Amino acid sequence: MTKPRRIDLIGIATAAGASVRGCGMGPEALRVAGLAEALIELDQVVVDHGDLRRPHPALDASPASQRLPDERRADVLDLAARISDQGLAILDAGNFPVFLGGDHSIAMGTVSAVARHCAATGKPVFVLWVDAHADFNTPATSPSGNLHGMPLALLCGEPGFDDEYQGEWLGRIDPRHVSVIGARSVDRDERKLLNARGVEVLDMRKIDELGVVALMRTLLTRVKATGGHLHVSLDVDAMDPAIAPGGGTLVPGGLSYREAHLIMEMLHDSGLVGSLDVVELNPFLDHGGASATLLVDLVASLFGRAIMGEEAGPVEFVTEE
Ligand code: 4U7
Ligand code: MN
Ligand code: MN
Ligand code: MN
Repeated sequence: MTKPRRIDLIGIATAAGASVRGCGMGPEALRVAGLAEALIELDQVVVDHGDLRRPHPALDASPASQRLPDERRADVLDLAARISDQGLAILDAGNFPVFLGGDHSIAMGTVSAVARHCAATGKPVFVLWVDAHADFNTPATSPSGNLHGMPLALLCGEPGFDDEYQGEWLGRIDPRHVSVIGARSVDRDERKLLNARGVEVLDMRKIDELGVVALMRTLLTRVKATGGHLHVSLDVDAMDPAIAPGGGTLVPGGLSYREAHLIMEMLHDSGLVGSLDVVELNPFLDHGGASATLLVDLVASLFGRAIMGEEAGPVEFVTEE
C-alpha cells in the first residue's frame, strides 16, 4: 500500500444500532490495546480526533437496555450524518480515516463519506464487508429490528426504508461492488435480497473449499482493473469466537487467526484500501482485551506489518519447465 498522508482515527461511541450494550466502549478499548502506537511503529503519522457520541438519555427515559430499535433510530441517524461529514473532510484532506465503532450502523456514515468523496473524483467505490453477517436486512426482513443488521441495505438503496431514514447514505453504493467475506449467519429473506441484487458473498464454506488467497486475488484483481477505492468494514464477529469473544452477536465457525491476518496482508499488498471501519468490539464481553488486541494486530497487518518485514512481500509462484 502506498503510504497515506496521515491516518485519522475517529471513534464513534455508540451501541444505538445494537440490542446488546457495551460496544460504545469499543473505541477506548482499541486505544488501550495500543492502536495508535502500533501504527506509529509502522512509521505512520497518526491523529486521533476522539469520539463522536450522543448525549445520555434522561434518567426518566426508558432504560437503555429496554429502548426499542425505533427509539434508538434518532441516535443512529444523527451520528451517521456527523460521521459522514467528518469522514468526508478527512478524505478530502487526502488522509486515511480509520473509524472505530461502535456498532455496525456507523457504516451508514463511514461508507457514505467515502461515496461522497469518490463521487467528486469519479472513482468507483468497492466495499469489503468482513463479517459473520451480511448486514443486508430491511425493516421488513430483519428478525431483530436492529439497525446494525441493515447498513448495507440502506447504502445499496434497498426499498423498504421509509422517509425517516433519509440521509446521505441512501443508495450510495452499487450492490455489485460489495463483497461480504466470512459470512455464516444470513437471514432467510436477507439471503433473497443479496442474491437478487448481486452482492458477492464469500461465505465460510467458500473459504473452507477455496481458501482466502484465491477468493481475495479474484476480488482484488477486479477492483484494481477499475482503479477503484476499496473501503474495508471489519466486524469483530467475522473472527471465530474462540479468538474474538468480545462481540454481542457471536457465531461459531469464523475466520481463524491466520485467515483474518492473510486477508489484511493481501489488502495491504494490493494498495487499494483507502478507508477502514473497526466495529462491534464489546469490551464488556471481551476476555481480558483479547479481541481488542487481535483487532489492533489486524489493523497493523493492513498497514504493512509483516512477519519478515515489508520487503518480503507475497510468495511468487513459478512454474517449472
Ligand atoms: B452485525 C441479524 F437476525 N442478522 O439483523 C439481525 F441474526 O453488525 C444479526 O453484523 C445482525 O453484528 C448482526 O439482527 C449485525 C440477526
Ligand atoms: Mn456487522
Ligand atoms: Mn456481524
Ligand atoms: Mn455484531
